[in-house]
Amino acid sequence: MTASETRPLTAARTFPPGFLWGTATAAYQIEGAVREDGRTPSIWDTFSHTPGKVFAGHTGDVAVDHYHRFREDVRLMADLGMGAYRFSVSWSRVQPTGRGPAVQKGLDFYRQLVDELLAAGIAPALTLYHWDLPQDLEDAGGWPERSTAERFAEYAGLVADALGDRVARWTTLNEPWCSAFLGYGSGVHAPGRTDPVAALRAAHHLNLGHGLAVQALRAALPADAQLAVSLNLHEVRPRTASPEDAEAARRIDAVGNRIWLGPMLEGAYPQDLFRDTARLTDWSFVRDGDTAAIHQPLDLLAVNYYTPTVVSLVAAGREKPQDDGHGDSEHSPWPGADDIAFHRAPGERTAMGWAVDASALYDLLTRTAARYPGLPLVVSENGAAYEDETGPDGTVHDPERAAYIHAHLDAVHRAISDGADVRGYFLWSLLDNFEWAYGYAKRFGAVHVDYVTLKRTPKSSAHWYSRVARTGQLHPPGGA
Ligand code: IFM
Repeated sequence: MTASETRPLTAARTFPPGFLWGTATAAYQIEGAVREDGRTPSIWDTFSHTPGKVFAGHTGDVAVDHYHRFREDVRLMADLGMGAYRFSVSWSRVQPTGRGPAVQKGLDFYRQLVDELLAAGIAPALTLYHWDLPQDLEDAGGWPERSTAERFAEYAGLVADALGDRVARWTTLNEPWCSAFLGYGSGVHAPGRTDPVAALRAAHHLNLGHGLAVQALRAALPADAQLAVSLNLHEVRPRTASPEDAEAARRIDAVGNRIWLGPMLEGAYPQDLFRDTARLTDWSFVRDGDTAAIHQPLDLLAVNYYTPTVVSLVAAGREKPQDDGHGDSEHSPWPGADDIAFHRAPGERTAMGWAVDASALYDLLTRTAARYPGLPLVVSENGAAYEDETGPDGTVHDPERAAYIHAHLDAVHRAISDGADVRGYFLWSLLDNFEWAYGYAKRFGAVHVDYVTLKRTPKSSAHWYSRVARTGQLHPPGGA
């Protein structure tokens, strides 16, 4: 037991000075305005308009109309005392075909957003890619093709040239695991392909795109710019203490975590990943020099965490639970892992059906910090969907969300007390928004959005989180 585990849960926790408190969003989930100012379709426009792909046929056409309401949204953040805002740039808004010069109006939108944030004292943290590949690039082969990595680096350079004078925090990719394995493996995300080899090729070219983009960013940005990647690292737990389940956990750790951490932070793919997937591919798409190109110094590692991943090895002939929490598909998002079963941890669940387990965030942060000493961490996403209800007086009381955030912030604080260098926390999400294949059915926002009027109403959890952010002190939410 560590010293931090013996602390009473009710005691106040003080976060280190300078700890960054923020909220996060992504372009396709909030912007809308999909046909304005030269923007062309991304793979998510195509996917959401394909019947049967997204719950109830929902699309991001309007989303929460942030494109037109960004000033109001920045005011909301300022009123809530947020110190930082993580948002993503829509590639098809600034470089519609994924090639050639940038579109001025697209860049202007992000310039105005950033200026508004800076004027409100909110630090912008920009993510270049949160899943919305220009459709033209998918038509040319998408992430399974090497050229997409090269296009991504060019796009990174264009955005850096335009915004590098005002944005200090840059993230290349958000959750490349989802882009590769939900997009090209299980097909529950755009572009909806179901080919495990394409998914592994996509993973490599996302890694390569990251490395080439970091090089382009370093060339274009001031020397003190902070560069990161956001990974949804899986806290993998074997279901039992058996050696078989330990082996299942090793394999999921390889294809879920070390497939990114290896090349990005250690300069090599894990050999066990090659062995585990040898029946699918010989990885000859990895060319000489690629891992060196991917292995670029980073200033921060950004971690997204929601729930642990519980696995077991399935005995031959036994029926296999398929519930990994990543949507329904007869195709697995885990290449080479057909004999591994996924289980939902027991206990409390969110509206996504995801188990609430803050101890896994503590484990993830402390283990990652120990493996990469000297590399600061940031929690770039954490949060929960619940069935929020608006009261007769128009308020939204969401004690479950406040309790979820409290437990996870307590885990972050405990990790810091035990030596992890965690520099900030971004709540997912600022606003209720388009939750990918679930459409608008799942609400993650600190701020409620009425999808008819688009009126924004901070939930009780937002008011509670605001007090935490303003004071840097974590108290239990109590009557929030
Ligand atoms: O909404 C998503 C976000 O886009 C990426 N990380 C997980 C969130 C909740 O599912």
